[in-house]
Amino acid sequence: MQIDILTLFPEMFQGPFSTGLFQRAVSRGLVSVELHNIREYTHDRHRTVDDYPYGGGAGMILKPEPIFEAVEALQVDWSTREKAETPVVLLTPQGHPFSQQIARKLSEHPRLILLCGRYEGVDERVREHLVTEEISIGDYVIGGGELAAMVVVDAVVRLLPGVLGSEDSSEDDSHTAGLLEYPHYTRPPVFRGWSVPDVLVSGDHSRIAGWRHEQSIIRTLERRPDLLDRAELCVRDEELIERLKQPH
Ligand code: JCZ
Repeated sequence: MQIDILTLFPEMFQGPFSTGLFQRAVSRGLVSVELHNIREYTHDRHRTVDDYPYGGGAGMILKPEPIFEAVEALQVDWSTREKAETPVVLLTPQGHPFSQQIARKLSEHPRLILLCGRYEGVDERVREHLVTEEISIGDYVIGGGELAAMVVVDAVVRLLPGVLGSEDSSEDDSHTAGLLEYPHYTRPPVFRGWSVPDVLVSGDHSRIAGWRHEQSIIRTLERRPDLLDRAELCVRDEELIERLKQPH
C-alpha cells in the first residue's frame, strides 16, 4: 500500500513512523509512506497557505490552491480509474467516527491520500471537490489533522497482509469480535498478595477459553453496553447477559 500524507508539519510524523511494527512493514515493502509539505505547493514569496475567513471570525483557513495542487501533483501519472478509486481522506472533527470497520475498508485500497488540516480548518471547496471522505478520530478537538492521520495509518497498516505475525493476528482483537478484551495476567502468580485467577493456571484450556469469553462479555456489559448490540453472540451469551443484568 502507498500512503501519501499532505501536511504543513511533516516532521511530526518522524516518531511513530520510525519505530517498531511500522518500520518493519516499510522495510518489508508492505507499505510506503510519503510526506508532502503543502507549503511546497505555494507560488508566492511568503509561501502563503492560509487566509482570513470570508464573513469574518476568528482564526485562519487553509487556502484551496496549494491543497489541490499537492493532490494533483501526486496523481499526475495515475489512470482515471486510480484517481476515481483512491480515497482522499480529510481528518476533521466533523468526519465519520473512525472505527475498525473503516480501517478495514481503507486497508483494501492500494493507495490512500490523507489530508491534515491546521488552524480553523480548510476551505469548503476542498471538502466538496477534492476530498472523498472525512474521518474523525473522536469527539474532542486537537491542534490539527496530523495526530489523527497517525492514528488512522497505524490502524490501517496493522491490517495489511503480512504486517502482523500469526502470533498476534488482529482476528481476535477486541473490536474485531465486537467485544472488549478479557483480563490478561503474566508472572508472578502472586504479586503483592494479589493472585492470578485459578482457572488461568489450571491447564484446562476449554475452561480457560470459557472464562475469558465470559469476562469479555461482563466487561463489555459494564463498560460499553452499546457494543453488545452489534457483537456476534450465541444463545448462551444472551442468557449470560440477561442473568448479569438482573440485580443480585
Ligand atoms: C485542524 N484543528 C484537523 C480531528 N477527531 C479530531 N479532533 N480534532 C481533529 C482536528 C482538529 C483540527 C484540525 C485544526 C482535525
